[in-house]
Amino acid sequence: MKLYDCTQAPNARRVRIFLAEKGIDIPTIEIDIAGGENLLPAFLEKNPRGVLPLLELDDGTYLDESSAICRYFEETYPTVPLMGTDAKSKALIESCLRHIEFDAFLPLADVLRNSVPHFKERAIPGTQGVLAIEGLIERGIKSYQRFLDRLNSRLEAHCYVAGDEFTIADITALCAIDFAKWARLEIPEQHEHIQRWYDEISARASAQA
Ligand SMILES: N[C@@H](CCC(=O)N[C@@H](CS)C(=O)NCC(=O)O)C(=O)O
Repeated sequence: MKLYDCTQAPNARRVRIFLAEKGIDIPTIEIDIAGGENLLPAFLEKNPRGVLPLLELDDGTYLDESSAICRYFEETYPTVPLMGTDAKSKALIESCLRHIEFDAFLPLADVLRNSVPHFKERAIPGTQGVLAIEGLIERGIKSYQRFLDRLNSRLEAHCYVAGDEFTIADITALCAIDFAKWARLEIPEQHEHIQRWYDEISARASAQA
């Protein structure tokens, strides 16, 4: 088994933190996204979508999508559960993950991909020749701000993103918030509940993964 990884990529970081929390160590192969290594035939043969992370199983199966890769390890290493323990907690965590992916990761990707000159012809991850659209920057920032407003209210009521336990939802939100810093979008001062939570989560050893 091996994990195709990119140290700069927030979705790849989600998987690394998840593995660190579970104490799982597997071989990794670094792919240089900025240099376009993910767009070369050698990688596209493995993942035609051209994105990372990508897990290669021993039987040659490839798993893409960071949440699906985490699901694989949740099932195969069930101690230290990070994706819920019963129907309600599993569904709540799944719902939080989709909120973070659609309301934070996608808008942030729009902000980054449409503003960084290096990606001006790679505005969609994993794809060459898609031109940046300036209007998506402002829209992305506003969507991300709405996400932060909701997250702050949630963390006022709960210790962690999906409730009272640390889960993959915390890992994913941490990666989104650190990703936003690349676009100089910091946690707004008035979001004190996010800041309290962020300080705690980013102090965990796994956050260094
Ligand atoms: N929903 C996918 C997103 C994968 C994705 O967009 N990965 C980015 C890095 S975080 C990527 O591979 N980008 C390739 C590129 O920019 O060309 C997941 O969670 O795995």
